[in-house]
Amino acid sequence: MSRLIVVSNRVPVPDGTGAAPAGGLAVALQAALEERGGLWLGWSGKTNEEAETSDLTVIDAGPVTYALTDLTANDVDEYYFGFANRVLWPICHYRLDLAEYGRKEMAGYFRVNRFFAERLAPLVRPDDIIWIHDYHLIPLATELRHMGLTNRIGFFLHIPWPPADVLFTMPVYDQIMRGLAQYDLLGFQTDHDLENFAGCLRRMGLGDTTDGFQFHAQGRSFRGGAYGIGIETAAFAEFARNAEANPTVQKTRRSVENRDLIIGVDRLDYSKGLTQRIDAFERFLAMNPQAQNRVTFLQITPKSRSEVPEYEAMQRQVAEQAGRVNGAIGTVDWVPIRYINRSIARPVLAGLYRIARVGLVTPLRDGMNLVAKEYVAAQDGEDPGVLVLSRFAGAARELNGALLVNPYDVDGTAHALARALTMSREERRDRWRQMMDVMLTNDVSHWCRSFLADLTA
Ligand code: ADQ
Repeated sequence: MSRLIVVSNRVPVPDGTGAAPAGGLAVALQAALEERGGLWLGWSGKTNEEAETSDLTVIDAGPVTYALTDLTANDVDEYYFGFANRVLWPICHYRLDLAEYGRKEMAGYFRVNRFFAERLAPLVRPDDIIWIHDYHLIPLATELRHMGLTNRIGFFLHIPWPPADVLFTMPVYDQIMRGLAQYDLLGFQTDHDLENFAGCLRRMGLGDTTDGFQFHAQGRSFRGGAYGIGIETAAFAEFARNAEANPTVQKTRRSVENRDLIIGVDRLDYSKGLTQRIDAFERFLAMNPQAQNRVTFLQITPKSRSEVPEYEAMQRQVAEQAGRVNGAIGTVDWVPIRYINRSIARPVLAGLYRIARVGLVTPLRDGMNLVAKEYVAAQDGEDPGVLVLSRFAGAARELNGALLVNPYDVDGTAHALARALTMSREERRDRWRQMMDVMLTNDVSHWCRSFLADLTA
């Protein structure tokens, strides 16, 4: 079996040095490399003005070697905050209004990708297969090809891919699309993202596809596919069963008294639809006065990317909104919204999912959304809670048993909440079973195996 090389912006080194970022990528890939052995390269998360000449930090962990590079503060500003998170992230989440174009940042993005390629190339053996992850590293294959590498290189995009008219608002869309065409396999979360990519290629006159999967562009052929990412379904379910006994979970259950718990868990990000969600909860309480003092909405939201101005503004906005609703609707013995800005240990999180009657997952746009899947896996199959899920999350393509909502439609989400909280046990069980069966088949190892099988085929 060929060795596997994984490249991603951040690398979750297993010894736990530095807090792991609250992101799905780390959670999903942990198991993949151990099976084949190989190398995982990425940014150390540290800045260093001598980054260009300093050695990689290499950590040997049995079959897997982790190689971390520092970046200069300027690199991080331009590549990570500037272009990846202020151009690609908003554009891929259909937020043209939030994209901030700067020539410096665009140049920095391509420069840092070249730098990653320079660090990686000497470590690659001829028969290694390379799997590059996410929007930070789109031009990496182009750079590796320029250096003469002929290895099979795959790319998986964890976030959505937008339609042509959205993508074309980005000044360097041409270079980005040409960069994608240098891979051997392009993986998207859903068939819709794949179709959008094909549409972009066609509209640009850059290439085309014969059957939706086989592409031709720039004189090369490559494949594309939808590989919806999963979680370790069975393990997470087991984990959640045990987590019921966790003291913090027990304490939380007591503290909500006999009220129904609605849970939301998201990084603080404008793509997650938090303000619309709080509006919907408020509307639900207004439309169902009998539910007042009978429900508690727990929203767990660790801060992320606070250095990006749009995120900083949002932190204030969501906190103020939760405070306003609590002030207006709460009573001396009832706080309707518990809004928490911190990461929660996984056993506690799993236990909280399990005791919640409703999982409220309403992103405005999301590649997949692993929280939706974790919520379902954590339920007690005999008496499961209900998943209320945005139709604009990739997870909605798979989780047919959820109550699907349009998160922009506040009334609609409020109605779905009411329906979820009064749903019969039989219907809840049927819906849960349907989702669980899909998730047990399409778990994270299935995701990994199918991508790698297609990459090596
Ligand atoms: P994210 O946007 O980070 O991931 P998501 O898929 O929901 O979103 O994954 C978040 C992960 O972080 C989950 O595993 C969740 O449990 C964890 N998490 C969130 N809040 C937490 C908290 N307070 N405490 C502890 N853990 C917390 C990106 C894309 C998604 C895609 C994933 C994987 O944006 O669309 O599903 O990558 O491909």
